[in-house]
Amino acid sequence: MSQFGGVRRTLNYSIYKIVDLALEMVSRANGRKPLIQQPCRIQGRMFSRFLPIAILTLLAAPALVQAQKPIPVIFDTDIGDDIDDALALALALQSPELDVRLVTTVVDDVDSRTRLAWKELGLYHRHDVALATGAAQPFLDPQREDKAAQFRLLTVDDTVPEAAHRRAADVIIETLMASPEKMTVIPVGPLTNIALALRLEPRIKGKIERIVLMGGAFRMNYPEYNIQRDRVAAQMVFASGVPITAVGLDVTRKCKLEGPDLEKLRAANNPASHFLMQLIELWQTSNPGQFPTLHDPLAVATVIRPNLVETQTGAVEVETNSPLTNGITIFRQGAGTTQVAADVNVRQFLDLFLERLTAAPEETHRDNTRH
Ligand SMILES: [Ca+2]
Repeated sequence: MSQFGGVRRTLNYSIYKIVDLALEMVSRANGRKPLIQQPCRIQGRMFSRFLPIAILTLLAAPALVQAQKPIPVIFDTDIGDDIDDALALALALQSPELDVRLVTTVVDDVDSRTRLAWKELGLYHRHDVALATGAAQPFLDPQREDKAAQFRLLTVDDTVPEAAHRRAADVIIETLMASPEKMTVIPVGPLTNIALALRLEPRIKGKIERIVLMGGAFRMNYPEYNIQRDRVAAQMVFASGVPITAVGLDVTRKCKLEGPDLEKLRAANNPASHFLMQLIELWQTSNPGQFPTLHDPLAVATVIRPNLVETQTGAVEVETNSPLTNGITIFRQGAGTTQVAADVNVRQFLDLFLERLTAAPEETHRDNTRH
């Protein structure tokens, strides 16, 4: 599914509609049949009537195209532990509404995470996407050394370009500051890289359209992993003033990939879906009898179709200093820059997810162009 192709189709369609509309307006003004049936008669007095309308409609064209441009995205992930990161990345890459510009990895075995992300980008023909390796250690807690089962898919051939070893926080800052338009940041792991970037270069706040993160639990007294693992980073991000949409366990737990839906992904049977099925089966070796919960893909889907979730607006604070309750997220509805997801249309989300992930990835000319 080519984003480039999508833009081209949108452009063609938009210009076609604009010209069509202008011709029809001129025709009606002259009491004639639609001009599209007699295009050679645009001349003389009629041309002078047509010209101002054509100029006005062509002036409106860039705004129309702008409104439908793909959303520029930075995707920050702890791919490799839970299964949903790989599924979320696939959803982002397969969605023409998004323009994934940068993928960054975070916490623990970040080198393996970066290699796994690179492998997945390759299967979706997207080695043009920039990649960077993030912080291995959260602000407070130590790095964990255990190896995730999904890394068993990596081989000696899965090496990453030199540029992918650069520090994620630096590359996030560079990418945002260099972007002519505001970008959407989608963190689906602990928020260490995002907090570091905000701390190192506060001016990036003005370059972020919105942070749409998977994290938190706002209607249950439970510390969600991404927030708890780096609660200091999470508190920094929620206190930053940047608009945030937080997709938490309250809604993500309702979204499971099991039964016939999982079989649809298996039946797609292209190299990318085969890779995802291999990851799911490796993940199931450590989680016997379980099916993937689509925590992270729901955050991505919320960027693609915001009306999939109902949200409430307010402020979020994170408990950072209590051994009993560290990582608990406290939501206060009312004034604030954060929206928390309160409900989700599960079936619509699953249908979108399956439509995108069962489609064969398109080969595009973009592969291998940025590294
Ligand atoms: Ca994750």
